[in-house]
Amino acid sequence: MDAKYEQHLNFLKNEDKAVFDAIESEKKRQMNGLELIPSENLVSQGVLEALGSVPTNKYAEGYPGKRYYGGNEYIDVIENLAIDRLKKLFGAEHANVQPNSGSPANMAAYYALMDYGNTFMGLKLTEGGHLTHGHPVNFSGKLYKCVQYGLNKETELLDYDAILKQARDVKPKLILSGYTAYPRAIDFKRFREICDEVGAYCMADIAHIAGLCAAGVHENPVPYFDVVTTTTHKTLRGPRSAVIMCKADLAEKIDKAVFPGLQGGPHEHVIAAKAVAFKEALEPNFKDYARQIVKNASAMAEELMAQGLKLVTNGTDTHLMLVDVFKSKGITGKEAEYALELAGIYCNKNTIPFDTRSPWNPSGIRIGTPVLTTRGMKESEMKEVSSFIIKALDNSKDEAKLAGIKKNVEEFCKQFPFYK
Ligand code: DSN
Repeated sequence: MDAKYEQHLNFLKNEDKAVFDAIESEKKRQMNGLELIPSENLVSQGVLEALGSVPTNKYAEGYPGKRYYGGNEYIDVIENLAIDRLKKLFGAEHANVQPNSGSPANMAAYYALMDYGNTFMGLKLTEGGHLTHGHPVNFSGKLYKCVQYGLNKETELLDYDAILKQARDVKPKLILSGYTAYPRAIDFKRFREICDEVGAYCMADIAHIAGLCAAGVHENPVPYFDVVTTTTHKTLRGPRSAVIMCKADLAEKIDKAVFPGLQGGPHEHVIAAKAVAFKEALEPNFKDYARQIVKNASAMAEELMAQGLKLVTNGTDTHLMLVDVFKSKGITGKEAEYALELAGIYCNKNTIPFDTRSPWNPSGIRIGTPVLTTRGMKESEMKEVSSFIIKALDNSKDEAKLAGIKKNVEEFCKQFPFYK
């Protein structure tokens, strides 16, 4: 099988060897290893080309048709393409494509909808939330009063009745759903009902599952939530960036929060790359891709559990899994991450719900299938990948054995080339 895409670095190759070598080495690492970090993906030729293009030179503060700089005729075309495609993809009434990344997107949404000191609810980081979902060390926990909700201790699942009860007590201005380490489907309709009952803004951060929502593989909250943020580089398979979608009546507030509230000149080359990615996600084969991500995750979960690993909630409905390596293998998440890396398998250490260990050295690892699926792997390959994982965890202290597994992983990966 031939590689599909090529990264063009002909100039750098001769003119800046230091940077060229580092980028090339990173490409080799990506191609020779198994990338299981569920928030990563591999972008297409079109996205790569747009990212390396001349709109990076342009200042365009403002919005299409209303800029604070001259010369934005074609920049407006680019930004309008991104906006229109995104609205179509998710059925959004309004879209802002300028947020530079996930945290600024969430910051802008809070800034638009709340005053400092207002109360909101989000899931605890240690149970699957994100720093920007109200953690005390983050702006979201410092500027706002965040009352965090948790998972049910028995089921490790969201407990919607408990969230409603908490919301009745707390009377939050906003309730946030959408998570970074929750392996099961989210009942967004239930969140809408809870928000309606307590009079809160209904917001979701769908960064992890955006591609699944766009493809109809996971419930898409955009048409009936007040505000939805997402990064664009995870299951959505676009450039490293973010967007905000909202109801029409909140459009002005959201736009003003992004600019001039928080950001300056938008990164129009990245917006061009987002437009390219949204076109790709509107193609019928993106639905097949999203479905395959979930099938692969489900196949990997079954195989890992059959081989003795304990998975949080005993499985997954999405692209990701949380493995309790401490319970399964007596090693910490940090040790597991390191051992897997030595074997050419990349994941991240992660707390599991109600972890008794620290986030720096937790009980779990978080793994997922977006990258493997982009490379063309299917359910049968998930069995082989699972065997590599188990072997590496079983030999976590034996560097020679891990180096041997790495060679086998490299050989296996050659069947699934992506970048030349
Ligand atoms: N850092 C991202 C992740 O890995 O899930 C969340 O933004």
